[in-house]
Order: sequence, then structure tokens, then C-alpha cells
Amino acid sequence: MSAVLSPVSSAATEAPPMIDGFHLLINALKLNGIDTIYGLPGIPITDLTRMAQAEGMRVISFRHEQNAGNAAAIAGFINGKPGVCLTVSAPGFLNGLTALANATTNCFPMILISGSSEREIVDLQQGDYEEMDQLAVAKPLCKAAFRVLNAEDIGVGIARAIRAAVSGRPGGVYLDLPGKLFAQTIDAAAGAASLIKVVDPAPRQIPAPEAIDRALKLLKSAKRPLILLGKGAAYARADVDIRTLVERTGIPYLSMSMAKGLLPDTHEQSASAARSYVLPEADVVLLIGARLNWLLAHGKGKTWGGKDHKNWGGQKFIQVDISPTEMDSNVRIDAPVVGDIGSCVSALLARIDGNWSKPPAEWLNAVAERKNKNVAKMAETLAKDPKPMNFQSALNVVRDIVKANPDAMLVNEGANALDFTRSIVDMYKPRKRLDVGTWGVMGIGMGFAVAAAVETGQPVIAIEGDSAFGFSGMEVETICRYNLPVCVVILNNNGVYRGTDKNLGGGKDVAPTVFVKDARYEKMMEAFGGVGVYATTPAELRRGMEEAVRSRRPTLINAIIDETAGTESGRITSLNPAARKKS
Ligand code: ADP
Ligand code: TPW
Repeated sequence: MSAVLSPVSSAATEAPPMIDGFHLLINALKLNGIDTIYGLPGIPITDLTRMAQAEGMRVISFRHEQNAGNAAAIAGFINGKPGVCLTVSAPGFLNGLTALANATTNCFPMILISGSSEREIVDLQQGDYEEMDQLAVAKPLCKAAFRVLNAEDIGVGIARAIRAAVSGRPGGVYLDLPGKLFAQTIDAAAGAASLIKVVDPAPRQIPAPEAIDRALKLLKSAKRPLILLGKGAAYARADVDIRTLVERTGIPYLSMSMAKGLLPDTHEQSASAARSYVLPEADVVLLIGARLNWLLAHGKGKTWGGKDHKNWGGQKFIQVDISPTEMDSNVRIDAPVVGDIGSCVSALLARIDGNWSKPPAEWLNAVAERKNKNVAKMAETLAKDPKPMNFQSALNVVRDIVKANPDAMLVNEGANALDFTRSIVDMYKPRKRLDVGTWGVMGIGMGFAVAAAVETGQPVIAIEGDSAFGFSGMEVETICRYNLPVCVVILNNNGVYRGTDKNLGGGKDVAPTVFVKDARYEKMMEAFGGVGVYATTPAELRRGMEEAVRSRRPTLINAIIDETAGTESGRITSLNPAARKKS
């Protein structure tokens, strides 16, 4: 390894010290405050992982690149600076690409760095080891893609990748580094001078004063106003101003899934328990960092009081977003406020003082009435103790544990496991809930859990459907290897959605949605030295979770749920294109 010391010293006494591509890359990342790499070693980046560790970086090595990629993406969301994933060429790169595309879709800043094979051979398609034109493949799936061919350009390459990932609407960036680059050496002083410490990587974008005027005029005219907070609002870290805006205006608000906890879900202005009432009834809706995509029924249809899915309910929208082209993407936006959320909310607040008139009592009372009724109904359901457990009785335990540990990070995926957790488990602090996001993608679980633990040092609770867990389950070894305080709870109902489907052909194979009955997932954690718990009652689940959070030991609780519990696709059954829609 002596040839790769930093900077590379020349045997000749008079020759100037040199530095190689490996170290230029490591130094460029460190210079920009990137101290952790999520990845998986192999040609041509194995030495890079070793050297990064030797140079004091944290290198978290995974069992599959998709999970490393998901870890990097959510580290980006948690920190507001790009998370880095490092993979080998072609297949490793492709394994990381799903996470990069998902990061872009969710507006998480991430950089996927992949080693690649010899350009001369790849471009002539002469069949190199792991040959692929990775840059071309990555381009349509990310926000920006760059390739660095010369060691003196590594500094610029990293600077461009960082800026592209975090400025404007955040997203995923691909950086292609051909194997030959790493061993290139240049003069160490010139190398150091070539690195760039990015100044102000995500510049503020101040909204136009007339946009603020327009928005406030519309908001003041509202009889039944509503605020909708999305994960962009959580990402923006304008927590205090957003809370002040909500409280000073007195407007009821809804949090999208990953915005839960931006204000505590128990806040009296939270209208989450009256969601299906407030969406169609509101007359003016202020969207902050939330897109009117499928998760909000595109701003129209029955959800919003429209006659059918094409019909708009008549609401007027104010939309605060950094992306100007988001405006009017689904329905008319009457008052676009384009800028970064911090600047936009503070500009709005500057004009909202103690004299702002609260919404009409009639509206607030109607919302409160619906909310109280639904909260009481939910309390009744949660108090039940069916045997076997169902989603609600299991999640009642999780709800208590999260309440007692509001700093814990919550990771969540599945269908019913996702929907029930989102509605039952209250969040108390911003950026604590990490989930399947805009795509509803399965497989984020263990990657997110690893990064949540590594980046925050807080206990992590991962609530997983049994199918969802399977997409990244092998990373329990990673969790044990780094001894991370992760408690995985599998809500196990023996299949995708549930475990009761029958083979319609009558053959010996089980139905496509059905898994092995009574699978002992907890033994997977035990196999690597962690704690496994088999829980058939809420009391066993509670004991297991309390002990996991207390001990901070890697724990997997296999919580056995009634296999008939749940519905097909959870709450989005209606999206199944089928003659066979189930309830
Ligand atoms: P959700 O799924 O929670 O509804 P989305 O991912 O659909 O949220 O929307 C997030 C929005 O937030 C995106 O349109 C994105 O452009 C925007 N956004 C992200 N960060 C910022 C920021 N700092 N300032 C303004 N808008 C932002
Ligand atoms: C990458 C389709 C959505 S939800 C789900 C699948 C396979 C699993 C549901 O079962 P689970 O949860 O996890 O046991 P529960 O509580 O309902 O029993 N592939 C990808 N993403 C998605 N979304 C799917 C498939 C899907």
C-alpha cells in the first residue's frame, strides 16, 4: 500500500511530492464536509474504500448497492447535504441506480459515484470487464450526470456534483469515475490547489414581493383556509418559522407523510384526523413543499370535492416551492410563490402580525368536531385486544414507544404496515419519519435505518411489512456489524398485503402474494449476533421494543399479525387496474 500514501512520495530525492486520484477524491469530499460514504467495494473502487477509511472517513459497507444508495439518499434528506453512495461498475452501478432515481423523485440530495471500466474499450464496445456506458444510462434518471477523466478535474467534478444535488430542487447526481482516474498522479501542490470548497451550495432564492402580496391577499379572503405541509417543508429546516406561520394564522393544517412531526401531530391545529373533511371543504389551500401529485389526487376529483377524477373541486391554491415549473402542473395555481421555503415563509410572516384575523369560527368548529369524532373512534379501535394481533393493536404499542422516545427515528414501509403506521403513530419532531416517499417504493427499509442510525446516533425503529422487509433484509448483517441501535419490527401477516390468497389455477404453488407461513424472521437477526424476538401479543411486542430502545442492541421483532388483516395495496386499492378490486 506504500504506493498510495497521501501525498504519493517519489523515490527520487528531488522530485516534488505527488498525489493520486484516490486521494484527490477523498480530499475533495472531506473539504466539503462529506465524511461518510455508503457503498460496496470491488473493482475499481476497493482501494478507495480502504483509503477513505484510512483518511478518517466513515465507510459503511453494505450487502447490496441499492441499500447503500437508499442510505445515501436519506442521509441527504436528514442533513440537507448530499449523501454519497459508492459502487463498482455496471451491475453495482445499476443496483445503485434505483436509489438514485428514487432520490431524484423525492427531491433528496445524493451523489452516486461509480467506478467504470476503460473508456476506450467501452466506447468501442469491445467487451471490457463490467462494460457499460454508465453515464448515458444514468442521465435520464437523475438531476445531473458528470464524468471526470483527469485527476486535475476531480475538484471541479465534486463541486459540480454537490451544487447540482443541493441547489434549487434537490435531487440525485451521478458521477462517473473511470478506473484509470484513481491511479493518475499529479503534483501534490497543484492537486491541492485544484480542489474547490463549495461556497453557499444551496443559495437562498428570495420570492418576488408581488408574489407575497398575491398570496396574502388570497389567504386573507379565505373562509375555509387550509395549510398543507410536504416533505419539502421538512427538508427546508424552517421549522420555527413554519410553526409560527401556522400558529399566527390559526389555519388548520395537514402534514404529508414525511412532514409529520414538523409540528407535533398532537398540535391542536392539526387536521390530520379530519383529512377527508378538510380537503373537499377548504376554499383556499396553502401548499408548502408539497406537490399536487397522486398522493394529493392531483388536486382534483372526489378527494377535493370534484364531481369525478377529472373535475376540480373549486379550491384556490397558493403554492410555495423552489421549482417554478411545479406551478400549474396539475391544477391552476392562483398564487405561485417561487423561492426557497425558508425565505418564502419568512417573507409571508413579515406581513402576518398579531392582527391577522383567525379563520371563521364556523370553519374551525366544523374541523374540530370531525377531528374529535375520528380521534375518539380511533381510541376505541386502539383499545381493542384481538387475538391474533391486528395492525391497530400492534401499532398502539409502537405509538406509545415513539411517544416516550420522540427523538427516535422512525422508518416505515409496506402497504397496510405503512398506512396504519402513518395514521396511528404520532410524530413529535421534524425529520424523524422516513418512508417510501413519492413512489411508494419497497426496499428503502434497512438502508434508511442504517443511515438514520449513523447520521443521528438516535435509536431507530423500523416498522416493516413482511414483504417490504424482504427487499433489504440481508442488511440486518450490516446493522449487526456496525452495532447500530436499530429495532426492526416486522408486522408479519404471511404475505404481500396479507397471507390468505389462493392459487386461482388450483395447482400446488401458493398464490403469488403468499409467503411461507409462520416464517421466523427474528432468527435472521440472531444469526448475526443481534436480538431476535417472537411476539404474538402486544405485551410481548412492548417488552421487546422497550428493551431494544433501552439496550440500543440490534433487534428484530417478528410481530405476528392476523393473516387476514389488511387490504390489497393498503389504502390505494383503487389504483389496481383490475376487474378484481378488493376492499
Ligand atoms: P410530499 O410527498 O411530502 O407531498 P413532495 O416531494 O411531493 O412532498 O414535494 C416536495 C416539494 O418541495 C418539491 O416540489 C420540491 O421542489 C420542494 N422543495 C424541496 N426543498 C425545497 C426548499 N428548500 N424550498 C422550496 N421548495 C423545496
Ligand atoms: C420496488 C409493490 C407495494 S406494497 C408491497 C409491494 C410488493 C408489499 C406489501 O406487503 P407487506 O405489507 O410489506 O407485507 P402489508 O402490511 O400490506 O402486509 N416493488 C417495489 N415497490 C413496490 N411498491 C412494489 C413492488 C408493493
